[in-house]
Amino acid sequence: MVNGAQLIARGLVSAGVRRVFSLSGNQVLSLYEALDREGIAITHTRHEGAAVHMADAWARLTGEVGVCLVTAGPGHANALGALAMAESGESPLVLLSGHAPREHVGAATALSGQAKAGSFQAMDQVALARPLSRWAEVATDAAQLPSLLQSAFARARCGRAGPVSLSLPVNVLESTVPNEGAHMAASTGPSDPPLQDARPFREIVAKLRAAARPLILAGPSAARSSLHAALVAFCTHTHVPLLVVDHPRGLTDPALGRAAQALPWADTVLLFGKTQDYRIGYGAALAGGCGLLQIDPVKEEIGRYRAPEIGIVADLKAAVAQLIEAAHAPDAAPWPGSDWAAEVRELVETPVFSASVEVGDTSDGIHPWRVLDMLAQVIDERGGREVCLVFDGGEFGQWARARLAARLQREAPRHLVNEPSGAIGYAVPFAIAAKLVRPAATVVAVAGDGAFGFYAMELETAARAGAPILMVVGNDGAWGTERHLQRARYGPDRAVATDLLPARYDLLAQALGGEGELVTEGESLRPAFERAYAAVAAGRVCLVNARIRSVASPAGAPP
Ligand SMILES: Cc1ncc(C[n+]2csc(CCOP(=O)(O)OP(=O)(O)O)c2C)c(N)n1
Repeated sequence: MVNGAQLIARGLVSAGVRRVFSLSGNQVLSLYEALDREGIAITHTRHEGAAVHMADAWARLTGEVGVCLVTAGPGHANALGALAMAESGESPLVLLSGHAPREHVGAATALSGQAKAGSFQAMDQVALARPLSRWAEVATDAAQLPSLLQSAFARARCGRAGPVSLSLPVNVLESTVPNEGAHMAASTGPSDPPLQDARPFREIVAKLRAAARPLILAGPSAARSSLHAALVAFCTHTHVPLLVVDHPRGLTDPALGRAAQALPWADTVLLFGKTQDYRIGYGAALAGGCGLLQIDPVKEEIGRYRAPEIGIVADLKAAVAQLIEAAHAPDAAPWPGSDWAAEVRELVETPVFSASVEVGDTSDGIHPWRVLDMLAQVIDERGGREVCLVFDGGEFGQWARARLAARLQREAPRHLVNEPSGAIGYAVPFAIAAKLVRPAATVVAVAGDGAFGFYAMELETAARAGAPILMVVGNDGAWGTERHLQRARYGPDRAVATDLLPARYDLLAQALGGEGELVTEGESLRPAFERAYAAVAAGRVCLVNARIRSVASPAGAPP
């Protein structure tokens, strides 16, 4: 006989899962036992949201499905905000949640589950997760678990990738079924994309070739290593400029320089897995006469706001292979090298901020540019073979993207950002997962003091899990982005409820098992970053708490 928890653990093993991110709870202890016995590592966190963020970053960096495990009811509810971010980041992950006993499946409502069902931590978990995930189900029988798990993995990857939620009632996990029925077939290998007619791809390639100013705008999946390399190869061959739009500020992401200026000039735009969202004015930001082409894994996305001349529903990896084949067809005319490609490149490489502007210290703190300039210098000098950067939202994060733009353009798949969700607060858990994926890399996370605070306790997780990360906090004692908006909209003295204390996050890091540096003047930046680098290289988590002045980032406010 085998119990439900063992079935799940074995299924994960056969799916190639090596690590899950989790926070414990009564309803999932049987799974802890089974995972450990199957040799699956459990990285355990201080908040369920952090476990989801870690699985999300793991998926983005490895190309595998990330797996996280939380307890029933409040544990599941705590996970949901982070699930929304994975959803918008197109990150394939499986959220496994404990659940009240199966008798109470369906009896609980989201708001008054305990009252209605009468059992501990009962909630309608499927109803809660469904709008934030690609698929949400609850098991009612241990024998179903293998096929449910298989469906979960398949749904997380198919079409536009994203998170799925599988709730596991405590007594389903603990009930037993005969061993013979327990064959796990949770294959997670990507299924072969269906063969597709090559003609529309050839037509798209012909349109791009005939255009004077073609442009490809790619969605978040194109920033991942597997797809990115192929897309870059296509664009290098064809001289069609590629802009990967993976930031909530879209083409005004400071890492893309002045790229936004190119958009109205483009006469043919291919949206490659890029939705017609606010970042391109729902299609209206393209010139009126611009020929629109679209390739997307989801049918409903084709022509959502603006009808394309050619629209193809396709798996993006298969699609890029088709595009490459069409571009290399033996009878194809050579691709015209174009000045336009050079013009777009120049715009992308034009910094959004000139360091010739006064960035000296004032009594309000160090200019954020100066902090990040020194960080960039130290990374260049000491970075080592591989550097992985995590950018949180908020102004300090945008300043960092502006200063580190060249590196970001060069090595897109190695660096992580929140993508269209615009959520802040993920820097520490993302960095921890990055370090676990790439132990040899130097992992540097950058966040404002507000965003850092969301998962500050995860520094303890980093120290405990052996994930020495360098956390750089731009401490302006404020929720800066919002405070700048308040002042601009309502008057210079109308900053309401957006202040924070200039807290000693460096001491917090020390208290949580790491090291900390407080920097209050520009002159101290270099030695502080050098000490921090040395600490991280020696296996210690380190936080640099830089007192900065509150300056709006060069890209301006988000929408
Ligand atoms: C989850 C979430 N909560 C709130 C916001 C709104 N928001 C965006 S930026 C920001 C302030 C960020 O402040 P901080 O992290 O200190 O960075 P700063 O702008 O000061 O550099 C807030 C509250 C958000 N985007 N996401």
